[in-house]
Amino acid sequence: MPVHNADIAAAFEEIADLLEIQGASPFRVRAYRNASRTVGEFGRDIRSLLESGESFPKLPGIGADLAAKIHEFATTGKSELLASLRAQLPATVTTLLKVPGLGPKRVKMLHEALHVDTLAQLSAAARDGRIRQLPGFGEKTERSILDAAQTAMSRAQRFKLPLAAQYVEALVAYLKAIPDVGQVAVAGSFRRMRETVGDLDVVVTATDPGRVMAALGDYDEVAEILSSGPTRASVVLRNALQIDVRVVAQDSYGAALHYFTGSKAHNIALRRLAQARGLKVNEYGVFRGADRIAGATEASVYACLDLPFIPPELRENRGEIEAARAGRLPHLIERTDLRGDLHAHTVASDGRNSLAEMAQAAKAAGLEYLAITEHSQRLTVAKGLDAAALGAHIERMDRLNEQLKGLTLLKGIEVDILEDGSLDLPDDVLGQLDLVVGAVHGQFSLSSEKQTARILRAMNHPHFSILAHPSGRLLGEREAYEVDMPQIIREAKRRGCFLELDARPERLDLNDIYCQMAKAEGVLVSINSDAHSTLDFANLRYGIGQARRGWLEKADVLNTRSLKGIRPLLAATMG
Ligand code: DGT
Ligand code: CA
Ligand code: CA
Repeated sequence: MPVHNADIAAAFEEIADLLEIQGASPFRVRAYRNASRTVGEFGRDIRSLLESGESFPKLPGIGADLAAKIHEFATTGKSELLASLRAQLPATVTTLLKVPGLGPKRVKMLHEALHVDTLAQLSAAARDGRIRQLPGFGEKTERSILDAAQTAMSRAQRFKLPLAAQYVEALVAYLKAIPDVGQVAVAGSFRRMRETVGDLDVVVTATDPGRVMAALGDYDEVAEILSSGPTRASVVLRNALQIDVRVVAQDSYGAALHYFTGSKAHNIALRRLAQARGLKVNEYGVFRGADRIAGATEASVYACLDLPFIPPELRENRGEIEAARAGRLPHLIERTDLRGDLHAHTVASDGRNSLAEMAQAAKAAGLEYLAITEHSQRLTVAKGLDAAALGAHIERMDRLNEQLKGLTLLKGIEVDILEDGSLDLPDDVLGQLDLVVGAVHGQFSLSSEKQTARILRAMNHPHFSILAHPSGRLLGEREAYEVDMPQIIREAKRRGCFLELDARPERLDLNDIYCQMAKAEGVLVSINSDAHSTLDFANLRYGIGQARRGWLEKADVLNTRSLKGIRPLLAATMG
């Protein structure tokens, strides 16, 4: 890695920070800060100048000692002083300096008195009320430090899809309205429908890139511009979401879209394939020698390699290139393939809408049937139903079914799987239903053996149709519980029951890998909204995204069956 003036400047800035935190003399600290600025602003590249045999330049305010250190860094990319400072203090402490309100003195005190070296430790100390006890830090300071630390940490956070979608849709509309902008596409992990995104990658075609860059700077959601060049920029929105924008010419659009869609692993594998044929693939096109032979569309990029178009959700280098070569790419499921939804709640438990409202919304979402699956009695926080309440609910559903046109309610329950693997309602009560959805809602920390045995026992119950959100994860909040999922999948096959892909964006559970495993074992997956309001049917699209990442086709998904087709499949699980 060649060293540029900016790298030297950054190293000297870090030296100054670390010296200051250590309590070095202010004169010494200032000397390094000044050197950093001087080098950063110096008009000629110091490394190139030394390489070309010129003598070290005269820099204002920089004596022999500093000049030697600059020389050392410019020629070796290393600094002995910086290395020794980093050995004395953890490198993360300088990130604390970026928190508004924290200068070197305070960082030093936090490091020495509370052993706080990272943002996470900082926010924990603030939350525990340990910071206010230090001299010079009041309760108010502590609170503002907590806020600032959390904002800084959320920078590194991944975003769930709906939040990213909301912001990116507005940005895409804004970019499309710029004169002479052609296409605007969101690439990256968002296009591959990963369950969370680190940042968003937007590809724009335009004849005047400068105009796009200027407009982006004017966008009122932009809180910070991280970098900006003639055809690319990285900005941070007010909600801390980072957006990378690239402007390309129309005839590179397909190649750029392909490159920035990734995944990196897919791109690398594809490039290797191209190399074997004497071709080069990059974000500008496909090249044979100096000739560009494709790049305007993604399909043209694949066609050069004799491959069909590979859907973005499959581009993880998990066998999609081999499948494409062999002509065996799956025909992935689409949202319009769904005929019903087998998991939803109403006001009878913890939902927000009535039976009639949910039925109407399901019909408006293009569905033909909707299973109502309230919680069971043990889940008191969710107003779970006991046997009597469920009986009354069944009657209400029967009555409503007589009036409904174009949509049928299926009668179900989301019954709790108790710690020993028994179900939370008696057999004779469950036996009156069209389907039983079983779910784990507590005792998440059992050993893998116990958790697996618990779930297998529940699945072997005479009435058991679908295992809801099988891993229990809540993205960004709770890890999946420990469980032997391959064994559960095999047992579902043997038992003849189904696994849910819960489409709520914080669940997306089963995940893509386990969907693929279920498909391989021949276990049907049910893509369910787990709706708690009429708006939640919109989440089905995230379930479809995850299912596509898991290679699922229409036939692999239970609720692509018509009502007539699904009835016997459900009945078979009900003993
Ligand atoms: P994210 O943002 O962490 O959710 O994941 P991605 O996949 O969106 O990753 P990102 O934003 O770092 O980069 C966007 C795409 O750009 C990535 O999927 C593939 C491409 N890309 C980035 N870096 C490289 C690289 O070093 N080599 C290759 N071949 N492609 C890269
Ligand atoms: Ca990205
Ligand atoms: Ca990116």
